[in-house]
Amino acid sequence: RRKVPKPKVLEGLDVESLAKYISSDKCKKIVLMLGAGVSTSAGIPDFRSPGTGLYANLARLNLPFPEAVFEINFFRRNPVPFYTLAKELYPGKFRPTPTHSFIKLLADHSLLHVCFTQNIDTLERRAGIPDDKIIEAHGSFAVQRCIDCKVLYDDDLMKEKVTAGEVATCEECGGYVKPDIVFFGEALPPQFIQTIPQVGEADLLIILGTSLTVHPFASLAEMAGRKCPRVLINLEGVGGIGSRPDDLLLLGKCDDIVRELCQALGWENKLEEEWEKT
Ligand code: CNA
Repeated sequence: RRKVPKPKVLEGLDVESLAKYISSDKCKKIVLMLGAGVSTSAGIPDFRSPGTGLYANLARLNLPFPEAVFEINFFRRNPVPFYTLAKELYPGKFRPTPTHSFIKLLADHSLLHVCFTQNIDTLERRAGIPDDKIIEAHGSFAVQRCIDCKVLYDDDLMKEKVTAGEVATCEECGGYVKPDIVFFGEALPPQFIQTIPQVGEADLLIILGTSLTVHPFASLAEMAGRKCPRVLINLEGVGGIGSRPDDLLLLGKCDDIVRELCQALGWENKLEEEWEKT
């Protein structure tokens, strides 16, 4: 039988030990890595879940391959599939989840160091997490600009176009307008690059609802220090989490596990109150 190494920082590999660590004075800086799985309970499909994920449902858009919807070269030729998808994902339609409210509580307790998110739905901001703690690594729908001359395009006009299912074009040069969402083949925002070193300062890394397949985002998990416990809260095991002695896998739905953790922390009422506000 293979011997399972004992954790070195956590007392045990379970929710109670995690709560104890979070409540202790050893844990002051928590870094989070979020993916689409934290927003699925809000009604926003993720990419890769079989059957329900966006990639499984893009057939009707006549794409050469699913990822093409987020490829800048494809968008230049045909922006319609992206706009079709944008209409479904557009912010404003969705309410933050209990998991987002848990992150707000971490911020309220001055425990949140950085919340890195791959999500473009802006639900972190909607949940009241302070802007200066959020790094939207793949951009968001907050602003948009022409892909050719880069001139900004009006927010209200963009909303009208997306809602009407029309493609927005630049008023200056006629180029297609695209929200500042990072497509495959585009650089990540400078704030992301600048904030990477803060992962190394973390006392705890919590990874939620991501398949950890998109790089460089996924590689943040490897930048946590050796003494930093890494927690994965996800439907499935991903990205080699489990290879270090203080890696804790909590497999299941984010909201369920977060509620369990809040109970262990004595935060269950605060969580529901916070979520009610959203
Ligand atoms: P992904 O590759 O679709 O993976 C999602 C992961 O979450 C999978 O491992 C699922 O098993 C897991 N999951 C799904 N639902 C739950 C749940 N309720 N509880 C726990 N785990 C769950 O998505 P990633 O975020 O890893 O991929 C990166 C892409 C997805 C980013 O570039 C995003 O921009 C993009 N995306 C964002 C949104 C959004 O903003 N809400 C939606 C869809 C895709």
